[in-house]
Amino acid sequence: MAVEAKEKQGTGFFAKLKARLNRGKTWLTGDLLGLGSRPLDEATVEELETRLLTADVGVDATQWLLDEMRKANRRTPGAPASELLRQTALALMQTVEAPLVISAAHKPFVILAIGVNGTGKTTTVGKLAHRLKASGASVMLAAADTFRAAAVEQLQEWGRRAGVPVIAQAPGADPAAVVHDALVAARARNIDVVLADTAGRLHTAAGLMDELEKVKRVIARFDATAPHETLLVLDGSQGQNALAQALRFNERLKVTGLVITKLDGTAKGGILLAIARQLRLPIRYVAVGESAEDLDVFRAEEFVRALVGDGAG
Ligand SMILES: Nc1nc2c(ncn2[C@@H]2O[C@H](COP(=O)(O)OP(=O)(O)O)[C@@H](O)[C@H]2O)c(=O)[nH]1
Ligand SMILES: [Mg+2]
Repeated sequence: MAVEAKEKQGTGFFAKLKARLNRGKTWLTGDLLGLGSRPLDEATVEELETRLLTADVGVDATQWLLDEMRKANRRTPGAPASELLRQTALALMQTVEAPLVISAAHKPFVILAIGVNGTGKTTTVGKLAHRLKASGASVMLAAADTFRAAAVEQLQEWGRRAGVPVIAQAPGADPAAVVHDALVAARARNIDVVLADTAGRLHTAAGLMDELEKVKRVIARFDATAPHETLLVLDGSQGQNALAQALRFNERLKVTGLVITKLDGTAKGGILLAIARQLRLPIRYVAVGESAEDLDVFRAEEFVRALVGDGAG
């Protein structure tokens, strides 16, 4: 049975997402409340366009959304603009709703967390360790950010709190060797899931990609089907910059899933629409804070309701 299926559905998460996303004042339900019952006339389209662009949706996804809304409007003339937007955004976000399934067929199931410095990789790995352990899986962490001693200590602290072992070496060790150690230990101890944390900054960006490719090669040598998930962690408050990072990482490392963090800060949330439209990669998880319960599976319906309201007002 898939581990994820046993995870509890976090019903309290929607309330947190709604309250914290864009600090509770979304660009639609806030000062555009009056849009509610307006039809999609050209003035409304123009206002929406500005609104979408300021919300980090980006030029490409904004044009696509407005085109789709116009088409929907021709099918159901006079429909409220807010409802057209809700439906169109939902259809888009459903294309990237694909929760990570941790298959018991792969043992250990190997998850490699990557991303630039400070996006929340270590925190996400720690949160996932909690979550997977709570679902009954045995978990091991690999401290492959060997760049700074503090990074190893930060992961060890998450490991202690979650009650899962952390495999680490001295600062400066070869990240690929740390991951290899962890895989060997995990196999010996019959561990279900290995989560590998990695560095986000090296002397040059090219060096980082080379290093991560090497980690991937070492994992694949251990198990040709691994890593089973290459999870790119993006900081939602970085807007279009997060999208640029994603394109760069995906080009070199074939990302299989995304985590969008920090949706509780200044993030406007619209970046998820841009990501869905331009990357078309599954959004596995979203995070709205620093503690373990602040991470949950991405659910399109919930996200769109938090972002543009549920049509009730
Ligand atoms: N507000 C908020 N802070 C977060 C979230 N995820 C991570 N952080 C914080 O962002 C900072 C960088 O996180 P870290 O996991 O060390 O990033 P890394 O460099 O990618 O490993 C830390 O202070 C985290 O506590 C989140 O969802 N919301
Ligand atoms: Mg880190």
